[in-house]
Amino acid sequence: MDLIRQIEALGGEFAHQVAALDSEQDIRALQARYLGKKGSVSQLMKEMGALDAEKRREVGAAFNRVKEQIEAEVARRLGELASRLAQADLDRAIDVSLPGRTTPRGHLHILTQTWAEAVAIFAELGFEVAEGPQVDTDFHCFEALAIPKEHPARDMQDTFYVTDDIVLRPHTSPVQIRVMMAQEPPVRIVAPGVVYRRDDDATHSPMFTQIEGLLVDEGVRFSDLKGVLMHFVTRYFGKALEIRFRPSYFPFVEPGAEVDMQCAFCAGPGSACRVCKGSGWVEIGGSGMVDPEVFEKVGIDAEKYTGFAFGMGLERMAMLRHGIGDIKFFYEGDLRFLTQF
Ligand code: 2NL
Repeated sequence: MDLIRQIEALGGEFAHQVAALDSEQDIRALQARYLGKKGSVSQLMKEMGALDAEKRREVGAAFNRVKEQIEAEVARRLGELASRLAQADLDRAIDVSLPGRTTPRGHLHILTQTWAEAVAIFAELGFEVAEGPQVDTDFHCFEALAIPKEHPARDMQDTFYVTDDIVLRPHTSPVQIRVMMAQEPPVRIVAPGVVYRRDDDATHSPMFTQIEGLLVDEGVRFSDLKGVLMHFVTRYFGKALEIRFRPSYFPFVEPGAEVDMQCAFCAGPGSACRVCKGSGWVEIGGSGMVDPEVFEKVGIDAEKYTGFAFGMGLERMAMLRHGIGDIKFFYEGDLRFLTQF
């Protein structure tokens, strides 16, 4: 066969083969099989040596045409390949109008919120936070508070005993005992914390949370106690509700009083309110002037200083504010309850 026809046949063969390939690697390999040093086109060129000058020029020109044709074919196929890949990229583009998958966001437990809010309200009046152990001694929990041996609070029915001398604290008063033993007045602290009592019904739990307050200084009066509690009620319940004191007995205060406030939930006495049972008043805690006997136990001069103290249940505060009907809801971890706050 005439050499030029052979050369052109190789060009046609290449065009046919390259059309079937669709990776750059395969196309480059095919190109090398034709144009590489040992490629079929290069092999054929060796036969040019036997030709005369004029024929060689003609054949040479044919070689160049075919080489250019092959190179153009390679470029065209690679270009096609690149645009096909780019189109595939576009076809799987992200739909930015789809709503995102959100991660559920948690929040503080209602009791933790109540704790933080109570502490913040007392901080407005200059009270600092004091904390202490949940397992404490008979001395700090009872003896130093002038709670006599025969007092019902010391009964196994009320207090959890670890040993004869070690108890789960039934109130946070031992925290305040420690502070008074460690520092001279003025003392102005709140002691929030978990406490334990053998009690279990819709409004009592064997483990609950309390905040006690203590202010000791020269000239502290019962009216100061009233002002502090009025500030707390106004801030925590968001309105200036009346408070009232009912004389009561706690061994560590004299005089002692239970504290009521106007029911935040109803129109007043006579209504069918489930929170205050129609009385218009709800109890929020206990309070009183620190008994001089307590000052003696902790080494504070009872002739020079007076003080008041109070204690409130944090669950009870939250129940009164939010209308929560059972203390158990705080501890069950049911999201239907928790997500409401
Ligand atoms: C209540 C009653 C009260 C106190 C707590 C107290 C502490 C010291 C000295 C004197 Cl160190 N008093 N605390 C006083 C009166 C009442 O709590 O019903 N709590 C839920």
